[in-house]
Amino acid sequence: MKVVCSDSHIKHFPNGELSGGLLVRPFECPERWEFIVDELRRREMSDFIGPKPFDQQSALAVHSNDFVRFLETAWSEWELAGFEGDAIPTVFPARRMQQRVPEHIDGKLGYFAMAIETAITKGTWEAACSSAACAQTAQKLITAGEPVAFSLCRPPGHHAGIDLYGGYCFLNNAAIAAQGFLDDGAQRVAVLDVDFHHGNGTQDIFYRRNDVLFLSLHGDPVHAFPHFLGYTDEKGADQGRGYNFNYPMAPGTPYSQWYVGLQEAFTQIQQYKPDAIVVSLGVDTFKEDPISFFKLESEDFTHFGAQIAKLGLPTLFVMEGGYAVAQIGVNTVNVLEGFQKQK
Ligand code: OKP
Ligand code: ZN
Repeated sequence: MKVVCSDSHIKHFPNGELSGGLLVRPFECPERWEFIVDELRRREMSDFIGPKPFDQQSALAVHSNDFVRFLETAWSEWELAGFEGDAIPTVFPARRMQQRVPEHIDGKLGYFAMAIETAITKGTWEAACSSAACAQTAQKLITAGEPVAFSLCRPPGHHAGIDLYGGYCFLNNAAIAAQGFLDDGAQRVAVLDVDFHHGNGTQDIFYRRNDVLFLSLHGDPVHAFPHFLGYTDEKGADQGRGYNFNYPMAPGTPYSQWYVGLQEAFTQIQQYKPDAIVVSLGVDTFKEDPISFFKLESEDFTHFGAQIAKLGLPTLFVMEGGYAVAQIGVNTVNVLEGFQKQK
């Protein structure tokens, strides 16, 4: 299988993440990428490719211009303001306050953030662009006839909305790839998000459109991040009404139960008849994930990969989350191997 990845991911590694009132080592760490590459090498099933240069135009088709400019300049504005630590927002345009972009970087950070565990550092923009470029390059390979590809994106993307960052995400890699398929001639694309967390950013981007079907299986936002989106009554709006499906699930959900949601999502995908599918692949559904509450076993990932292959669609796997670092390689590559062996 073709795997698109880049060393530049290493440029993004904040000093800390605010978790439980402590600044802890970020769960979203560079070793995640390394464990996946090591496991891909070990199983000798991949053909590694570097990304083509990032095409910013396609990012601007899913993100607002002011948001992309903000991400690009946030670190230099932070330094210019004389701050020394990583850039973290402290104030937000909450209910009944003005929804305007202020001039000071403190205000800008709060305006564009949807969560504050995600710090911006000197190399964040470069890493985010290279991550998105991996998704773009993999999409182009599939458009050119490759049946399947894996873009090993880091940082992840599915929490990044039209003009929002957070949840470890800056540019929405899966959405950029989905848009890329459309720009290259596809009529309809499905994005299936199986990360433990709701893909609020991808939902946001495509909520009013019917050319992308979005489906997400995730921890019930009543109990799980991102808390403020991912409920079943979010069905899409305007032209996009009926093209958004959420499957929130309870703490302790095992694969047998998760699979019921997957089957429902598959029914929708088959009805929609997409030209390609983008799988937002998080393996934080694993039973030992430190920040999640599903109970999937390593073997379940293999079975899941085979089910995706049975859809018979051109398939782009885009890496999202997974924080049980020592097992992230096995779990991720199990999905890809399950897919490959089913073919
Ligand atoms: C990113 B991805 C829990 C805080 C959760 C953010 C989680 C971001 C997940 N106390 N913090 O979807 O894997
Ligand atoms: Zn996640």
